[in-house]
Amino acid sequence: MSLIDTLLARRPREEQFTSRLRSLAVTARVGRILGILIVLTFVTGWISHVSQEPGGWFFTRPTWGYRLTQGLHVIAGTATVPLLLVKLWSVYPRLFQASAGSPRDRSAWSALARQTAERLAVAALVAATIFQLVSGALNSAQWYPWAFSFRSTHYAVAWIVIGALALHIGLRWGQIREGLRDRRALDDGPPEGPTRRTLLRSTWVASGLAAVAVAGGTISPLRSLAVFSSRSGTGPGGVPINRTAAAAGVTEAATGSAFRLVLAAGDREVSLSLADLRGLPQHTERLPIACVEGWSAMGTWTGVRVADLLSLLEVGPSDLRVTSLQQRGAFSVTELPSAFAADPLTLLALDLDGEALSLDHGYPCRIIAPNRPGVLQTKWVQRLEVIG
Ligand SMILES: Nc1nc2c(c(=O)[nH]1)N[C@H]1C(S)=C(S)[C@@H](COP(=O)(O)O)O[C@H]1N2
Ligand SMILES: [Mo]
Repeated sequence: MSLIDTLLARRPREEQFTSRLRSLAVTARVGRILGILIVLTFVTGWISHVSQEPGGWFFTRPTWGYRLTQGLHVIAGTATVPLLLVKLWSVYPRLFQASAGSPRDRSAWSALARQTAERLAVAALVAATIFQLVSGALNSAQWYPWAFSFRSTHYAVAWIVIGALALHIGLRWGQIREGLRDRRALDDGPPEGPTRRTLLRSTWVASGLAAVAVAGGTISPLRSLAVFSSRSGTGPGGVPINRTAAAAGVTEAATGSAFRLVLAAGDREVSLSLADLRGLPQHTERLPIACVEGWSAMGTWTGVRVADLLSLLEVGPSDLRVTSLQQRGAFSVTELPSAFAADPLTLLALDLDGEALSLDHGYPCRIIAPNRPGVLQTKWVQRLEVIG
């Protein structure tokens, strides 16, 4: 016997996994909730993706829309982890299932092909789902041990997950229904030990705890429980600081008395000092910062309406390019579509909670707009330019 034959002969067999906690009734019930949460993360993730595309999203209401959808995205994603682990545990003996036939036996080819296709679909689903959970968690932790773009990759793999999930549900529909109908199987279990019902309840509790441990980043009464949340501490004005001025390479000097905000439309330019900005009509709005990482916080912002700045340039609603004093990095130049630029709630904020912005919150001025991802609430703004 060759080494390969020996290893194959010694590999585990499906029948050797005898835990009576495993059951189609358990797998189907965990799978149902897992499937619902995956669809929820897909839909909310899609909203987040298009919201970050230049010109991809036009809805400025509700003001808390992105806060809700991105909060749900991260909470639902986190809650899937225990469900995924239990579901994989409940089915993994199938990895060692005998193959549906020998490739040498022509009459077995169609069964073998189906089994292989199913296994590939499940492999794609599991691998893509794990990739999403790991990459999402690392993004929230702002740790990028990879060279690819997080957003485009996380988005592309989301389509693999949703496609493989649809295929999986289609192929397993009969078994799913059978498992869900079977209630009596839940009272069964090992002779001594928990029943399958207890296993299910523990799974829901674990999933709920995971959700609560991250939800405090968005739902302030849960803040003290938010051990998994990336930014649950608060900063000036009750708003956490994401990237500090030092980390963004923005210095006190750049924001000193020589600071001028430049408004530009074609070759016309208007240059405003901080005193000029304070001399314009001031408005106060309560708007959240809602980060893609899943944390969010409400702030009371005071400043000049971006629409008023556009009227200084004598232009109507326009798309704007927003340039930060920050020299490098993906967020140093962003686009503000005309729907947001024209909205009376969109401010070039000078104050947070009645006090001048701290340097870390974007002093001398920052964008704050309703229903926008935090990444586009550009800090340390130095130039607003009409682009269309
Ligand atoms: N210039 C600049 N603006 C920026 C960022 C940045 O890195 N550079 N980070 C963005 C991100 S990801 C978020 S969530 C918010 C956070 O704002 P805060 O630090 O005031 O809470 O600022 C946004 N504005
Ligand atoms: Mo963010």
